[in-house]
Order: sequence, then C-alpha cells, then structure tokens
Amino acid sequence: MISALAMTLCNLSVVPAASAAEPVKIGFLVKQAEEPWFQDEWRFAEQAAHEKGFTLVKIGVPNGEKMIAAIDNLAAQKAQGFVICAPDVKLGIAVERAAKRNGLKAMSVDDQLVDGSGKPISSIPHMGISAYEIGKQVGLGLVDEMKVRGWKMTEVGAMRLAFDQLPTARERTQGAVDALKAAGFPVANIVDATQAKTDTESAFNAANIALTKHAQFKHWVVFGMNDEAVLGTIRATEGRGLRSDAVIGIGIGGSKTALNEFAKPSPTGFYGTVLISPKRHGYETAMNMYKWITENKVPAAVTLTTGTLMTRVNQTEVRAQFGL
Ligand code: FCA
Repeated sequence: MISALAMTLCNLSVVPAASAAEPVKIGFLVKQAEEPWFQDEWRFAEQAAHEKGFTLVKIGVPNGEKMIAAIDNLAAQKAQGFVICAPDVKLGIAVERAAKRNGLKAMSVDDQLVDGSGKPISSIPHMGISAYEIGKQVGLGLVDEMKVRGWKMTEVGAMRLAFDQLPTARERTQGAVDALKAAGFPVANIVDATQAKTDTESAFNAANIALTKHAQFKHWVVFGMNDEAVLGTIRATEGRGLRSDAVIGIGIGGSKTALNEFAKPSPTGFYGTVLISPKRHGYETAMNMYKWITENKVPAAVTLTTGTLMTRVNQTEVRAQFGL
C-alpha cells in the first residue's frame, strides 16, 4: 500500500503529460492532402511513429469546418496532440481554442498560425522554412541561368505567382524579387499573376491571364511559393508555344511534382527547385510532439529550415544530402 502510494507520488513529481500506460496518439493535419509535399511529410511522420511506437492519425483538412471537426475527433479518439498545416493561417485562434478545449497539444508546420491582428500565435510551436532566404535562392538561381543562356534582361519577363494572403508565400516570392532587383533586373518587367488557390491548376489559370496581358517578352523567368505554382505556369507557357529554351522556372519543394518533371526525357521550362526537407518537417515535428507528450519537453517556439537549389543535373546528390 505504502509503496504504491510512494510510486504514485514519485510519478507525480515527474509530471508526465501522458501516463506510461496510455498509448500515444498524434494527429497530423494538412491543408492539401493530395499535394506530394504533404504526402512526404506524412510518410516521414509515419517513420517517427514506427520508431517510437505511437499511432499517427493523418487527416486532410481542406477548410475550417473540416479542421475543427478533425481536432474534436482526435480528442474523441484519445489523442494527446497534433501537428497542423491549417487551410488558412487566420484560423489560428480557432486552432488554439479547439486544442485547449480538448486538452490537446498543438504545433504548426509549414504555415505559421496568426491571431486576429496577423501576429504569430506564440503558444503554438512552429516549424517552417526560412521563406525569404529560400526565395532569394530561387531569384539567384534564375539570375545565374539567365547569364548562362546570355539573355538580355530587358527582353525577359519575370512572372511572380502570387498568393500574398499567406505570409510564407509572400516572403518567398519577395526574396526572389529582391534577388532579381539586386542583380539589375528591370523592375518594370516583373509581372504578378495572382493564384486563387495554391495548386497547379490555379497557377495555370493565373499564368495564362498574365501571359495574354504581357505578350511582349521574348523570354520568361518564373517563380512562386511552391513547385505547383511554377509547374502550372510552365504548362501555360507551353500552351503558348514557349519552349524550354525560352523559359526558366524555379520552384520550391522538391517532392514528386518536381521529380516527375526532371524525369522527362528532355528538359522542360521547369529548370529547378529549391529542395526543402519533408523529412525534417514530417519526422521532426512528429518526434517533437511525441516528446512533448511523453517527456513534457516543449518544442522550440520557432524552427526554420533551409533549402538547396536542385536541378535535373544535381538532383541525386542534393537529395542524398537531405537524407532522401
Ligand atoms: C506551404 C505550401 C506547401 C509547401 C510548404 C512548405 O504550406 O503550401 O506547398 O511549400 O509550405
């Protein structure tokens, strides 16, 4: 009796967030389950689940309603926490409330959640990419390849696939714009094409409108928030008879979307991508959540990951560097 009590007290003093007997269950909620990047994140999160023996519950949350239902459902399933890339970062307060109401730990990945005034929510740890720096790498890659091809910048249009309501998207493309400007690219040649959504089809539609409006350019460089943005634009340029020697597109991501393009027998306008790490974003966030639940170790408030320019030529080495 006494020893049982002593054990209990001892356990209490360690204050485990989940008792050892309780199986750990972690949700991994993503806004666009069909996008290869998110499938890769899930795959690496599964790896953490296998290693540590917890259950990973993968849920696609394309809108706010589904997101709240998913969080409530996780609690009903006795999960202890979740990692989320929300369909809209402005749902931040809703995520925070749903997590608190259900006693779940929450951490965000890729897109940092904001409050009503647009400020990041500090109670939700975050792992994202260093968006502006990665955008600069995109811009520098475009500049270098224009030089290799001997293009006159005055004859080149730069298409920015814009999704400015998402801070990470805005920062990524701003980095690219700044790198272009710093290299002397004429600001007047930078054209915005605004995407309604962040998928390939929306990019294709936005790019078509911009190409119609700005038919004067001989060549194009293309950039956007992710590989889907650039790929959709490349398909639009192809539709107008612009071949790979007239277009340089550099995306961000490096998942299947880019790899499929590199696997084509001859190069397309999709010249490269800045590879970012689905392994860190999937495995590490899931692992951080696991440690938060089992050891009460709160993840770092913000972790920003880096990227490396990857093309058809160096894809094998660069992926190997990333442990992929
Ligand atoms: C955002 C984008 C994804 C991916 C991720 C790292 O969530 O929508 O395509 O780039 O950031």
